[in-house]
Amino acid sequence: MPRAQFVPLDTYREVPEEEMRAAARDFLETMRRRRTVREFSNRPVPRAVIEDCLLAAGTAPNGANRQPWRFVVVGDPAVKATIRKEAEVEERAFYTGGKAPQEWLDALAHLGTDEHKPFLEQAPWLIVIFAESYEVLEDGTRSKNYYVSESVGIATGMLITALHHAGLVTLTHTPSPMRFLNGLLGRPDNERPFLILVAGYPEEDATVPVITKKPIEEIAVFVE
Ligand code: IYR
Repeated sequence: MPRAQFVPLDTYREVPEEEMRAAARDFLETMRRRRTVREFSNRPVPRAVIEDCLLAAGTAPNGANRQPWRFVVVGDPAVKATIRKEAEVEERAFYTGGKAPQEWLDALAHLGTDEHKPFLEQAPWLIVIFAESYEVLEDGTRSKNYYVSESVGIATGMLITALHHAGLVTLTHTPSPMRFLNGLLGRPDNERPFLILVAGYPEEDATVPVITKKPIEEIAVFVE
């Protein structure tokens, strides 16, 4: 691949320190209002909003700029119903079929999750995120992608942030195993299901568990 053309960094805007402190604090407050929600309204959300949030996610830094993600956005009620049905088969095996180790079930118990996934039908959009382990070139040969999980994880975080910023709520759902999504959505083998991001408005009487986030001393170590 030829070397890219280099141009001045004219998109960068320096923020004066006072403003920087305020911006960092304001953004923290914004992010502290984000909650994972499990009860969704069926109120529609414009496709254009989802498209802009996906474009924001697509700006994520990633390995060699391969952009190894593919977002399959499902709004079709019939497809959502099938995803729910198949996800619940896997989840039943996980929760009640003896598939999940007791230690894992114990770790989850305080959140009250179970094999029932009505949100997969209620929410207006299911964003099924696939990670492209490799690309298939025109001559059929494989071209490897790099840092795929890291790249797709970063893009997913940015997508969650973009949707929250736009006034929507999300749920990161990980039916396991997820390969059924390839068949159902007609995706090729080089795309590995990463997670399902459920997006929409919360149900009016939605509740969330009381949980805390770790303080700075527990999540960071400064070496200075
Ligand atoms: N995939 C299951 C189980 C699950 C696992 C973790 I770790 C969670 O934080 C939440 C759920 C599910 O989606 O219910």
